Amino acid sequence: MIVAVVGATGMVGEVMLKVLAERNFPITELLLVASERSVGKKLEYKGQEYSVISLAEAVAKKPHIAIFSAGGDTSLEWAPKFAEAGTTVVDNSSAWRMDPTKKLVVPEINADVLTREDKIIANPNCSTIQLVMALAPLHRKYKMKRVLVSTYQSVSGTGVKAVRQLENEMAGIDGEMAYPYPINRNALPHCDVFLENGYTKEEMKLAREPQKILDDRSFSVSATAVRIPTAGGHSESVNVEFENDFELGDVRRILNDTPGVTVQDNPDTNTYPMPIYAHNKDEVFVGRIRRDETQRNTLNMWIVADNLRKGAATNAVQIAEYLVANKLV
Ligand code: A2P
Ligand code: 11C
Repeated sequence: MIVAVVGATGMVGEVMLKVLAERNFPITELLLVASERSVGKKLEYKGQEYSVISLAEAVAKKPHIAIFSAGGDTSLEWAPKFAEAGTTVVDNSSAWRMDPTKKLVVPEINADVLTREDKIIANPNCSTIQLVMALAPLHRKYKMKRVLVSTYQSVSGTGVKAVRQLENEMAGIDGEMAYPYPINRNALPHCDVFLENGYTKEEMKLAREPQKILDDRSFSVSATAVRIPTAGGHSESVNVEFENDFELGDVRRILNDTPGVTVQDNPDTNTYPMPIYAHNKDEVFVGRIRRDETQRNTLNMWIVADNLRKGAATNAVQIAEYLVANKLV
């Protein structure tokens, strides 16, 4: 396979290379792509040095697969050019997710929708992926009616500039700001840009993407997305109302039996998911599983995952693996 990683110099790109190497993805030629300003820069993959090339050079090489993580504008402009050259693009930006002609895929849930004709495949938003990983098996069994989610999102979701802002603030250094306010010792109810309806774009991704992934509009999701000064992963407080009643033991069993999900839930030993433990892991961790005692058929839980891994790079690489395994590229 000729594989291009677009945005290879970025935060997600770096994790993408790590995940591709760890999983021994079948690569015959690797193309590392970034903006013009990085062309010629050296990056390492499996101990070998590679020079960063431009998007135009990469298209000319007609890769089988291109995994994009270089922002929405780059995807909008360049994914169709790769697709035209015969490349299958797995795109990590928000550019194509809600396009009705593009599939939005979490492999454990809906990889079976993919065909050879899908030339641009969208990777969902990080906070969506970890949410649906836990919701999908419960929805299948108990049928969701309404989900309320509040997120506690890591600065790594914003990118290098935000990680640097937090580090500078912690060290007492004045520097460039990624956010309109300090993030250290703070919480910003503001992830991505504000929209006309008063919600942020991140909140609307959480509201819309799960319906598309589960191919079901019979449930609703309402979200508040908050940025907090963590670096290891995103956390989510989730309240789910189901049509049907459940036993907590069954909920735990179902989640435990779900590939890619790990239950960490024991109040006696203070066991619950946390970003510092989810960091660098591919699983989605679920804990604090308890009944909402104020309402029928309603569950509370706490979901944590590394937003750069399962929330971005790992999910994209899993899509690519599925394409290869099923001879769709
Ligand atoms: P570059 O390093 O050359 O700017 P992050 O989200 O961590 O900031 O990373 C964004 C990634 O997207 C980087 O690899 C960046 O490359 C790449 N990128 C940004 N703009 C473009 C562009 N116009 N064309 C190609 N790659 C881009
Ligand atoms: C965040 N979810 O943590 C974002 C980062 O739509 O892919 C990724 C933005 C996106 O703010």
